[in-house]
Amino acid sequence: MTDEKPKKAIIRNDDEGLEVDDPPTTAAGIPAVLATADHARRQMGVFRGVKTLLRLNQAKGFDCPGCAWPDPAHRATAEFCENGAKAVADEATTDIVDPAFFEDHAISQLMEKSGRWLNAQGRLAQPMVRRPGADHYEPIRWQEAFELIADELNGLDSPDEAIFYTSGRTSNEAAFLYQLFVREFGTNNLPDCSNMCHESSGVGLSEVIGIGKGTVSLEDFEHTDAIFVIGQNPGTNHPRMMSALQRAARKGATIVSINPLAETGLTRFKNPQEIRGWVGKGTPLSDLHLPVRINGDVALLKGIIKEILASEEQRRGEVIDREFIDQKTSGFEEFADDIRRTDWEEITEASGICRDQIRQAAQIAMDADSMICCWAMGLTQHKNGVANIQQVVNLLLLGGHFGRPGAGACPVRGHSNVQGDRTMGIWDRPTDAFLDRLKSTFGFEPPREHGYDAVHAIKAMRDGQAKVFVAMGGNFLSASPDTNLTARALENCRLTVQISTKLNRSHLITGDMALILPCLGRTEIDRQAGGPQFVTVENSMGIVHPSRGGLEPLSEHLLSEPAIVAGMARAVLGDSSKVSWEELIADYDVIRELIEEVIPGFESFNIRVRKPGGFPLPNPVREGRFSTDTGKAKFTVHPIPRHELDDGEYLMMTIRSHDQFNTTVYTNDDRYRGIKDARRVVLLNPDDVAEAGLKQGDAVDLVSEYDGVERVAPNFRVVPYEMPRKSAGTYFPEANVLVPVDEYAHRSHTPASKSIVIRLRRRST
Ligand SMILES: Nc1nc2c(c(=O)[nH]1)N[C@H]1C(S)=C(S)[C@@H](COP(=O)(O)OP(=O)(O)OC[C@H]3O[C@@H](n4cnc5c(=O)[nH]c(N)nc54)[C@H](O)[C@@H]3O)O[C@H]1N2
Ligand SMILES: Nc1nc2c(c(=O)[nH]1)N[C@H]1C(S)=C(S)[C@@H](COP(=O)(O)OP(=O)(O)OC[C@H]3O[C@@H](n4cnc5c(=O)[nH]c(N)nc54)[C@H](O)[C@@H]3O)O[C@H]1N2
Ligand SMILES: [Mo]
Repeated sequence: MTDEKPKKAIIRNDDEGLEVDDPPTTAAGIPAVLATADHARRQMGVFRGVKTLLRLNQAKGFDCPGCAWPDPAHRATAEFCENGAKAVADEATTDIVDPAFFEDHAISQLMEKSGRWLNAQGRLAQPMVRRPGADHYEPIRWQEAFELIADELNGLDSPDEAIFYTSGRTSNEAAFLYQLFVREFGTNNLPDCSNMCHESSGVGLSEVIGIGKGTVSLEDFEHTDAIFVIGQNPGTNHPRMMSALQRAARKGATIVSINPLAETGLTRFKNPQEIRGWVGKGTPLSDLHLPVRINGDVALLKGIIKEILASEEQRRGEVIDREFIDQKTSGFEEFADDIRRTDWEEITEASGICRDQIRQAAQIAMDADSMICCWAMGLTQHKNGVANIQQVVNLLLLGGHFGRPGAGACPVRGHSNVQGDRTMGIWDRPTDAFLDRLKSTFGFEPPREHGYDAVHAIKAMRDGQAKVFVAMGGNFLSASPDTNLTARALENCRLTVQISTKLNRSHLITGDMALILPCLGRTEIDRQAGGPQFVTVENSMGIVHPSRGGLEPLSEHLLSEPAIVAGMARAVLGDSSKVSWEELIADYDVIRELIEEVIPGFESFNIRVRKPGGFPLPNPVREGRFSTDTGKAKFTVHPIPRHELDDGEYLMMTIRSHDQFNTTVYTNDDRYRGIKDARRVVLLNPDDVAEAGLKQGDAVDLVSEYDGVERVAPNFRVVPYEMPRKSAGTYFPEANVLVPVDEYAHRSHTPASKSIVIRLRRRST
């Protein structure tokens, strides 16, 4: 059976050629500075560009809309990276998408354009509506748009027929109001991008250490002996983390990278914030690179742990932290037994790493008095994503690496406020304690039944159980798994609403009726009745701080995200609402007072957030306490996942290029991997390429088959690349069409976007 063919190609590309060079040996340095300057100038012009970039990540400026890496206490004048600057330039562009644009371009014509082209048209400038059957968006007044949403939402049989998605750029204030509105309306259907991202980290960590967040601060990087970077590409996705790694390396820390690819930033790095970093050879960063097989991490970590336990047997009491294990953890014996029983052949076979290299990594861990493990999507986006995280925790627990300086777990978050959004209650599975506090603060009865996460939201829309879809930011169509199915799900809705800054495919694949509600971005001044407002965000290390835009809004029709939520809430809930929405919007300090009442850790929010650098949220693990059900951290046992690959089958990971931010593609190049002007490419081990009788540039279709359903991503070109055998690498979102909606992680429900079995089908040209 073949998956129903989409009526129109869902994802379009506009790459013109394919050139492949050797990947550069250093990251950042002069090319990064030039790339920054070039992007900023093209998008913003010289004056606006310099003015904007100088406010980026400064105490009185705005938070970078790029990643969630924290800011150092002593900030450089230029406290940003190449990719942060690109994200800013992309938002602060002076081009606009106005009603005339939509008059000129039918939706069916826009469907033919690439995602890159859509994004490059500029900022959405005015609310627009697509009426049923229409092929054009037309302008609509804000009030009319809110009333239209109210009609649809209030016409539903149950509030649970509506879904409210959030992408992680949304500020704390907007997120808090959004979940408040949604819960007063009556549902917990609050999926977010985190479901597709670090959900496995949140679930995994909560179960074994009692908090779903990381346990290190930026300062810990200055006091650590070893840093393991697992399944993460910081040179591209968290470039400012490179400075922290570089400082740690200079102070003698050993850095181990565990990744199927030898990602450029980790091999050598030139810090563009230092003059001497612009020239010269750069600092070698990773001392040991382990090219693990895709999804071979549990096996590899078990191998490292097995070596450590073997040494402990020879030198009892000297290798692992017995005192910590006895006092603060449970499950050690069972865990150690399982490791002893796991045989080396299985470990080396499943991880693809030889015993000698495993021994080296184990030695680094054993030599380290304090150690940090960092990770990102390479661990979370697998069926055993939760197990991956808990296996990392096992390694850290052995050495007692919690609750002391220079040590801990560091899930490196993606979107700049994805962590804050969850803290604010954007969650399909809220705790009763949180709902009780909402109830006592506002006096309405919040819904108790858990809602849909991202994959279950798709299924509910597909099955007609959900009929209205509202997105606070993001690009749900392109970010979700199973693109064709997600398209059908969205098209099944009566109304889809996108609160957005830039045009993307989610504006083209819609319900019967669709709204585009354009909002202010991070870079812009947010003026309300009470004067200019700032918002707050929480970074990857739990620090809450303000973000204040400085640019004049690009269009007079833009509203802030909080104002849009308030507009919807007033129209939908009417006079019966327990919340005085207008008052909240006039002065965001009032929103913050309510956050303080509902969410623990925000005491004196308005005062503390105005102090330089903001304030940290409480983190019991940092203080040596594990708030699990037993009060102890837990060792856990996890089987090594098996992927039986037939001849011609490969395990595929979908990854980011150097020139994209999630579904926003800036150019078709991937400079750090030496790939130019091509995104529909499949990276394969050179021996696999030869064995398949293929060569660089050959055109193939990628095929995945699950439960008898064949999914096809047509017309990819082959790129031989240094990586483990039987692995394949493609870019997100081009390959999302191959990820079945039902392939997701146990317990966290994160789509398994990094372990999809594919075959290649040669195209006859
Ligand atoms: N410039 C830029 N910055 C970004 C983003 C962006 O798109 N562009 N996105 C933001 C977001 S939302 C996020 S979540 C983060 C994402 O940051 P990353 O997690 O670094 O992003 P990915 O490209 O998905 O890469 C994952 C890395 O994991 C490796 N990998 C894949 N499978 C495995 C595996 O099985 N085991 C191991 N050990 N490694 C594996 C890949 O080779 C790759 O290096 O970045 C954030 N920052
Ligand atoms: N196959 C595969 N799929 C993946 C991943 C993968 O690695 N592989 N990664 C997953 C991950 S980690 C994530 S986080 C998700 C990302 O999923 P999303 O967060 O849904 O996607 P983005 O591409 O970040 O969303 C970009 C859009 O957000 C809007 N936007 C930008 N800034 C703002 C703002 O300030 N306010 C508002 N309201 N809108 C704004 C713009 O219109 C822009 O087009 O994708 C996931 N999907
Ligand atoms: Mo993410």
